[in-house]
Amino acid sequence: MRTIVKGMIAAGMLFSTTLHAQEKKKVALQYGAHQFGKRTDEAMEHWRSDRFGQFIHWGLYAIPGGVWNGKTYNYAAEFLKSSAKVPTATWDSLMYQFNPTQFDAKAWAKMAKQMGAKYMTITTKHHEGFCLWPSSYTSFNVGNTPYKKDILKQLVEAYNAEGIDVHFYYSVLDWHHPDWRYDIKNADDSIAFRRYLDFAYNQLKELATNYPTVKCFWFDGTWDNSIKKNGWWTWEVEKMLKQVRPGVIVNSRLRADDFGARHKDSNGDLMGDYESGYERRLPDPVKDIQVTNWDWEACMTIPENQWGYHREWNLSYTKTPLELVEMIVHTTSMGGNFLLNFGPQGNGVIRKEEQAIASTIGDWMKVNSEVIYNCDYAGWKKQDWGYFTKNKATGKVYMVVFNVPISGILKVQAPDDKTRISKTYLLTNSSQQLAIKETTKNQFNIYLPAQSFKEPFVIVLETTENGKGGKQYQDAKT
Ligand code: JFZ
Repeated sequence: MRTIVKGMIAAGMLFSTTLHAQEKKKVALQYGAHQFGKRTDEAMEHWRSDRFGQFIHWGLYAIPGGVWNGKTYNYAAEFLKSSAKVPTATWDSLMYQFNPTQFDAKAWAKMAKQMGAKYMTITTKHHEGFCLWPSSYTSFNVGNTPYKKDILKQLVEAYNAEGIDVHFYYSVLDWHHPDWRYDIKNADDSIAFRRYLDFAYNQLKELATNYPTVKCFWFDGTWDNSIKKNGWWTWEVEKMLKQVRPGVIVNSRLRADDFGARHKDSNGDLMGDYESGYERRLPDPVKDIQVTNWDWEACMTIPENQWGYHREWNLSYTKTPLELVEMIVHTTSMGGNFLLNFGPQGNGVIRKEEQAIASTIGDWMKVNSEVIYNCDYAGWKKQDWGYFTKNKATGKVYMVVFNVPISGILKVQAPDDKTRISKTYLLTNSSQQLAIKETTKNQFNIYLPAQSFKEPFVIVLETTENGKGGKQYQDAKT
């Protein structure tokens, strides 16, 4: 009996695999992916060549900084309204305290420039609903605070003046707006939420129209059922933004399809222009290599999970500058962008701890940024000493070394028979070539000079593509 059942199960599995293979036919979607594979236009090439950006979370939550009525909340500071259960009217009245007299957009932009960021993503409106620009569609905006002035405009001007692109983060989820709904349970919800969607659509059109140099929209807060049931709206928004600002880039976190599938549609195709699901984690450089097939961006906090300013810097482990440098390199090596977050204080100043970290990252970038900007997945097998990146313009392959083996030997494996290494040297000293030996077919030892390295360093590999592969030694018969 048992065997028969097992046999039936096995037959059933076989049957369902065949069915599955046939089912590969795609379902028809109105609001699914509208383009397949990476975008190849100039705006997207530019986005992709940037590789390193600065994220800024700034809003009313910066004023209490994770502390409410004398109590410190460990949860993300931008969620304090929710974790301390602050009534909406009380939270919203923080706007009358918003007066960042020490805010200096130019100083922020200079800091970002020195750090090596090529773009900056600013929270125009986070979940609390407060707008950093004087929106015509709500009075809950910076224009009605004691500070009065348009924060967004100052940031766009200052960053653009430093040659840094500005991207707009926008939370669709809105704790302030009375028409926001988490789900649509009846006709009233449906009517109210439709008003909300019109409001958000108008705000986004306003942002795209009034700040013409915006290069990208970074959506958030789209995970609730209300949005999943209104996938059409996410596509309407994407279309509208691209119509108002041709070339503008939209992240995958905006989108839901006809059936509520998010990021990837019901056929498994990426919606939006790049994948934005890597949050506070990075893909595995060996197991997750499929990410090199699409554009993606990872966003990262310096503490464990604080995006907005929290008064207590040491609530959790804070990453060191070199750990962050390694993340920038790791991300570049897998063809992604890295967005590093900062949470300015309520008075408009970026805390000294974050300034110090940015400055150390910048010192490393100053010497080594050639291995980041306009670089991509190199196609070489990951090794324990660090990461490969490849410059798209020059074809140079870089070995970014984080771990020096005691042997002083770095192993590399050419990706194919054609690729030969013609020259190997340190990025900081191109006149000193490093010894290299082919040990077996397409595998090489590179010999480090006898010196100690205090920082992650770079070895340049110049390659030719007309080789015929190395010697094939006889494989053992076993
Ligand atoms: C969201 C926000 O709630 C948070 O405050 C911050 O702005 C961050 C950048 O985005 O948080 C998320 C969003 C998505 C995931 C996790 C946290 N996710 O996909 O795992």
